[in-house]
Amino acid sequence: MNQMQDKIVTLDEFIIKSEKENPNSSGSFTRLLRDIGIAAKIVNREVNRAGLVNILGVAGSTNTTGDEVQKLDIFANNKFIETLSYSGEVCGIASEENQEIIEVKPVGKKKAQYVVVMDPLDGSSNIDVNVSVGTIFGIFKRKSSPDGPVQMEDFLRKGTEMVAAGYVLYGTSTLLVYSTGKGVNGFTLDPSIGEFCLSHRDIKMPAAGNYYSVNQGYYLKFDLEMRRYIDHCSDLNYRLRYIGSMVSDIHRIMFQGGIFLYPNTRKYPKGKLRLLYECFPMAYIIEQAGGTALTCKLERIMDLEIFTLHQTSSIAMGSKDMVRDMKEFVERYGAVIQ
Ligand code: AHM
Ligand code: MG
Repeated sequence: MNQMQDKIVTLDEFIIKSEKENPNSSGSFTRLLRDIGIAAKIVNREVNRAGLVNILGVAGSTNTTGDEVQKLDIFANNKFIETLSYSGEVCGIASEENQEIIEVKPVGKKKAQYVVVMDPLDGSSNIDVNVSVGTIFGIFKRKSSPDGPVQMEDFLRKGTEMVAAGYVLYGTSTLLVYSTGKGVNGFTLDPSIGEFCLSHRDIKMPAAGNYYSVNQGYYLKFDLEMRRYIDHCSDLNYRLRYIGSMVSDIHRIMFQGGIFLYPNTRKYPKGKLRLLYECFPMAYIIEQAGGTALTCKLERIMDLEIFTLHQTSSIAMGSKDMVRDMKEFVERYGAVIQ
């Protein structure tokens, strides 16, 4: 191994180096990405302490030092909003935890150029049982005039308009994976130095795989074509893995190959996962890693029109060969009267 390979590259170093390679970069985007890294570290610390909740105080109660104990998803939401608001690079945030958009006031004379969409703690039902959760984020360049407040038009846009997206996985290790449209890179948090370090350069997901990830408990509530496709996965002895935490389930298939499905059900006729906070950013990453992301009606996720902040969609994403097979089942059985 040569010396260059031995050198640890931190997230900050990587972001700054990428900025230097882009002559149009203003530095604002760099600071914004670094802020996301900072917020992720703070949330990671709290996620790791979650097991102590009974000692430190149950959410909603006051702890031994008299402070109100927040639910972890609320804590994560507040921490991301606070961190992103502080440096003035963002003029607005849309979060899965907030009904409306959050306007961020300018910092000094700075004219913020970006808006962030996020699910600050996805899969939060897993926290109480010590199972991995994640943060999902996407970044758009603002569309509205920089002289006024952020507008709804800055958020209600197709996924293809995002300039970056990523996720943080709070798992056995904490990983931050992101893309600015030139491939995907992953950084593992080294707790001994408190830095995210480049651990997965230019991630390319396998074109094929044998993992499928779906809540099979809803099988009878899926449309015929999805049931047939799931039967096919089972016939081929594909391995079923479902954590119920989208970031973790997708992270697995990014590295091992596979397909993640959250089809429309009778309860959620338009799908359950949120387009803006969950589907767009994860589709962006999957496509950048060489995979495919469609709805269960075969539209490309990134091209979907969005009309409301909390709009949902069905989703089928992962290794391109597996998504192609799924597509064949939809084409074959989708028209059958059920
Ligand atoms: P959340 O944003 O309320 O945490 O819900 C999103 C999560 C995803 O991470 C996961 O894929 C899905 O909901 C699991 O839903 P279900 O329990 O219906 O299978
Ligand atoms: Mg979520």
